[in-house]
Amino acid sequence: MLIDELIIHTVSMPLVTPFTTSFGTQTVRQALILELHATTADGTAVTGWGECVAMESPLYSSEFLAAAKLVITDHLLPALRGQEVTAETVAHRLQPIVGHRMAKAAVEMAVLDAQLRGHGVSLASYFGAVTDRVPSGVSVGIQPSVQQLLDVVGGYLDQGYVRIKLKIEPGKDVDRVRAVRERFGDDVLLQVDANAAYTLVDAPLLRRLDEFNLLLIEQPLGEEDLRQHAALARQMSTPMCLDESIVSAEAAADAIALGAAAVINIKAGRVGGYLEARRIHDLARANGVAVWCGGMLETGLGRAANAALAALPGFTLPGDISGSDRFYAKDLTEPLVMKDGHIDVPTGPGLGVTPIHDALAEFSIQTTRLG
Ligand code: SMG
Ligand code: MG
Repeated sequence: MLIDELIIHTVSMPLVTPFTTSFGTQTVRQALILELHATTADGTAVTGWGECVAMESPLYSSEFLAAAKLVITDHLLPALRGQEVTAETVAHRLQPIVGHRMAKAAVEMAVLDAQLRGHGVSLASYFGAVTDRVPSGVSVGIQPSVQQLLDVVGGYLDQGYVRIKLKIEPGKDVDRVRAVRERFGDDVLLQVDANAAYTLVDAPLLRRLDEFNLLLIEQPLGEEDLRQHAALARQMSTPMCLDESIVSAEAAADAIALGAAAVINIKAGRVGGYLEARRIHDLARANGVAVWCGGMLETGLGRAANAALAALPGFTLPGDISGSDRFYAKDLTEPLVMKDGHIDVPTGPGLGVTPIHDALAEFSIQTTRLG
């Protein structure tokens, strides 16, 4: 296809409740929504949608929304214009531009969506999905008190979420996990995510989590601390899971070889796109490493794509793919609904969902047309 126009919608979506992690509290989700217009070889006009998961500030990773927008407009789009482009060649064409994986992922997602819509193929069947619904886990932000945490977790369990992830930080870790275990029992699938808030000297503290039979501990140490994660993994019985550190298939290969990851959280945005995400799935599967699909508070667009990815056979653990209503009273697309602890994998062409015109207008705070 040839790219005719890219429209970047900056949206600002209020969260139903503040979301606190070890690096900060969010009350709104700002995101870049890409609307790509292209023409296929036979002259058909196609539209594709992408979502950039970069946050407003560079706290989860070095990328952030304003920089992602700039790199898309000034560097990524110019590299793709004027020549035939396919989803499978986007990453190669963008390779000379160093880093900026979340920005690249958004562009590749829009091209892939347009291409699949043009062919009438769903993202799930393109990926090779083997299931029509995926188990739904929920990520629980750090709560002001233990009592509030128990209330929130109880609410999600009542709704039917099949796995609970607790965000932790120093001082709100072992006691929080103990309280949840004591209240809800040992059968709840429970894991923790530190978002890089600890260092290796905290190993004795983190080892105290071992008694709670957690599914995994996610990214306790820094993004670049692969060797230290491997050292920590040797000191703990809780399986080590990496999120921030896994920025590519190469990083995944290194982490697996070093013994730094028994489990990998796959996020397409973090690794430069859904195609790289699938490669990491394949690599992990070949190495006997379990994977699950992470979340970045996506709108229905990214949420639908994540559900399609998570339908691959290596995704053996429930992902952070909750219903739209976990974050948004009103989503940009028709909502993804959690039912019986699962989310249906969309079956329509491409992502299977599109932004609702009125919702896009309501949440949009800036529109940039690159014609
Ligand atoms: O989309 O359900 C979601 C959020 C899941 O906890 C989640 N994501 O480190 O895994 C993670 C975080 C990153 C975003 S925190 C603002
Ligand atoms: Mg994480």
